[in-house]
Amino acid sequence: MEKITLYYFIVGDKVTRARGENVKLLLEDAGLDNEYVRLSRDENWSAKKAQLIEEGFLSPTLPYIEVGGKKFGKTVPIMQYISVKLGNKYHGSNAEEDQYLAYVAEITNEWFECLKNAFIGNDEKKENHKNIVTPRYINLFEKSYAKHDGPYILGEKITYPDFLVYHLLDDDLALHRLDGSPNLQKFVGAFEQRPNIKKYLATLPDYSSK
Ligand SMILES: N[C@@H](CCC(=O)N[C@@H](CS)C(=O)NCC(=O)O)C(=O)O
Repeated sequence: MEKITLYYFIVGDKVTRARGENVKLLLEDAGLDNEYVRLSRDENWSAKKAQLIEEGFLSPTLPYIEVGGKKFGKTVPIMQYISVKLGNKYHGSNAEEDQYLAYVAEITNEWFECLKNAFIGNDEKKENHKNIVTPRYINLFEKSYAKHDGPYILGEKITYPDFLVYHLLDDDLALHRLDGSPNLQKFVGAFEQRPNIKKYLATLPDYSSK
């Protein structure tokens, strides 16, 4: 593929936080030439958004990517698009598997919405998220990764929801809450050892504190 430019904010105190990182991890794993442009919400996003609307880009949000002069938006559809362009590299092998992957991706969207609401919510919401919501999703994904020998959600082949699950565990500070979740531990271990991912993670300023 031609060089891909990925646009996203920097959210809070961590360069990897929130949705853009899902796409970045996939681009890195695939070894695609990419540039990650970080926008500030106040200074340059409002102007950029107005310009994108003017160009006819339907409902512009971040992340979006630009490749070959074309723009593609929304996290999961971007990941699906890249996979298709690479010969379904990160898809399943039949309609049933692909339906399952889309279903898992939707669950990760629901989890992310809960996390986002807790992130901007009061202390009570944050505590509820940490003590009730996060363990619920850890349990749910532990069961889904147990369905196959692993390490990935469909078994040996990595697919695009694996990137979403890994990054949510990271975003939700759950990578170190997997003691009772052997299948998720196996998944995280395998994911972080993927050659391109390993190289990329080593470049992150806050990786050692994960
Ligand atoms: N469903 C979209 C949601 C994207 C979204 O809401 N992005 C936020 C940042 S995380 C955004 O662009 N907010 C600014 C805006 O809507 O103008 C996705 O997954 O990419």
